[in-house]
Amino acid sequence: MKFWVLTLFPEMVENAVKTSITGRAMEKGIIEFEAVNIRDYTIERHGKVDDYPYGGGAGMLMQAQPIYDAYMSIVEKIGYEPRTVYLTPAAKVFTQKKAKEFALEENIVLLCGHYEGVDERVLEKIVTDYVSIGDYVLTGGELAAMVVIDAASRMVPGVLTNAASGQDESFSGNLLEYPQYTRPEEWMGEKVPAILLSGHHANVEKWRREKAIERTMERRPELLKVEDNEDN
Ligand code: 6GU
Repeated sequence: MKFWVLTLFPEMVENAVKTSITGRAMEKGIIEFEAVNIRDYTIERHGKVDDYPYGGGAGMLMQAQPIYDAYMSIVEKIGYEPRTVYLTPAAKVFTQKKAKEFALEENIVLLCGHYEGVDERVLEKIVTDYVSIGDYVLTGGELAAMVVIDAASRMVPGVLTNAASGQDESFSGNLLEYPQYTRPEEWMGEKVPAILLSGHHANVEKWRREKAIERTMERRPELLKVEDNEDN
């Protein structure tokens, strides 16, 4: 799958994606990444991409034209209008379910806003999905785009080397992940729970499930309410 990022700071996103697991997936050709610099598409002098909001108010807005032309350069390359995500705090919060959904796309465009936002008219023309990564405000959409790319990439077959590791984890099955331990068996006087050393697979599984439930009740009790929770 290919991630296209519309941004004023292409190197910021590119440096993140080419690092670690997503970087290896790129080398293997399992995922592709291309940042499109919105500034390259301005028709105004001095690379201007923003202007004052009509009606007044604080800050500047990104103008429609450079964003639209940058987006159309992608459409022309791939031959169709792809799923296009605008990263904004004014949206539903990104979930594992969305990550899995995005991972099924052949191409996905992530539009990163800056300043106080983006002219609504271009959003209406190109955006298919509005996504926030949490209830706080970032200075721009790039960090959010990196989060979405990371979470979606690891759901693309072949990106994670261990086939099971995309499955048995926090937010699959609406439970947080159980506590885990590695060597040494005792550290600062603290022993690894004996059951994990028992070699009794069924008991280990039962213990992990109990711990996952316990932890979820303690840290994220709302996840146990099934009603608003087909989200994972
Ligand atoms: Cl997606 N963008 C920005 N600018 N701030 C955010 C966000 C996105 N999600 C949470 N805060």
